[in-house]
Amino acid sequence: TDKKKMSLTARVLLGMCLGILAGFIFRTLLGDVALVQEYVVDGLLQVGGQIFIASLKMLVVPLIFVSLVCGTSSLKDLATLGRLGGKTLAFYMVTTAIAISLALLMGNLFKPGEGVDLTSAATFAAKEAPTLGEVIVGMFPTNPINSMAEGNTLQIIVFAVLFGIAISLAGKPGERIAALFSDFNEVIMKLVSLLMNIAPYGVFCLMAQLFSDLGLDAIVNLMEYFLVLAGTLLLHGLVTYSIMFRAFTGLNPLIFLKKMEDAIMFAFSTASSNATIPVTMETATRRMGVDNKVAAFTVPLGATINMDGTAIMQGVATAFIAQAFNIDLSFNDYMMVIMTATLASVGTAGVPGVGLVMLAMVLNQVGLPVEGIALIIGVDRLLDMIRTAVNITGDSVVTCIVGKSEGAMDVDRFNNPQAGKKEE
Ligand code: DAS
Repeated sequence: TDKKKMSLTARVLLGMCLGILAGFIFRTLLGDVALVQEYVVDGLLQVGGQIFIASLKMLVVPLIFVSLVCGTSSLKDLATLGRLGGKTLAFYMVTTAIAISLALLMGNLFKPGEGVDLTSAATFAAKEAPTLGEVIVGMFPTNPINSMAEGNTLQIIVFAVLFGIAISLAGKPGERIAALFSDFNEVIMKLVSLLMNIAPYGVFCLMAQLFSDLGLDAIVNLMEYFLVLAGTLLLHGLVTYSIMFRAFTGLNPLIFLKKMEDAIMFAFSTASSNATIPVTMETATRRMGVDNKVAAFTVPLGATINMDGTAIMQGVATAFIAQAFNIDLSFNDYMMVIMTATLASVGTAGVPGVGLVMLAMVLNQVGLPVEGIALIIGVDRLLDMIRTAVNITGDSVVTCIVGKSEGAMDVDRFNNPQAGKKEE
């Protein structure tokens, strides 16, 4: 039949909306039906959601390794790699610094923490923030297989880059291996496309389970904090990135945001930058037209070290907790917050809830009561979903900027609305 088939985006969006609706029904109308809670919410939906996330995570390690070896081995000289790496790191650090400065500004402008009751204080074990030395040494794998088994993204990136360089310098044997990785990469991307077809059902399960548990009353109590944070995330995600995108690529940011729809929905649903890597990669290469040799480097690196949304949460949450406990932070304290938040984000992978772990490090560093996190944990899940979407959008903006500046972006493909769009 030639009936218009719904695009994957439309089906995922439908799954999301139906999931949220089902969640409300399970929570309001069926909240005290034990059977439904046990066998549907904590049974069927939980299993469905976990299978979906597992199917995405399953691809992350092979995709990062294969696409990065494929990309690096196709670079003709080490100078290109150095320039690529330098630009990427510079843009990631600048966008994160802008993000957290914006957050501290908004947090002090709107003062969401004033007059908050501190009844729900609890203890929080804060880990020490890693030092720069620890972060750098931690990037080098002692056993690459172990790095892959553990899913240590930074170590996999370092090994894949070195392995790719060796391939490009190894003459005939290198050419044979490079050809093998190029075919391997095509197969892995085909697997990504196949697995994306279960997304509508996976997103339905994730949203239904989340909204059957999520108490919106928690948001009511923390409405100011929620609104200031969500507002700053949207400001950064829509305005800062659009200005940067336009300024550095000269291309239309609205086309960029429209083409980000799949990746944003996956990031929002999974609240995991890492799990979204396969979709962010496919979006950057197939829909935005960025060459794999750039995207294979910038996307996995960004998912690990570039978390603008998380940095924004840490800025607003720090201001909120300082206000709630009536503690005045000095200018130096705020500089320490910016440095610690940026450093903490480098060392941690993009998985659900990691932002709160890093927040504990930041609060510890500036001497704020870490138990303040207990005040905001009730609304963090929904905010985690929004900030993860901002995190991967930041990664994609820098991917396009670096790709365009390296002449490794097919602008016609970018301007073609149908390019790489997933039909049934
Ligand atoms: N969920 C994290 C991510 O995947 C962000 C966070 O926890 O702040 O990027």
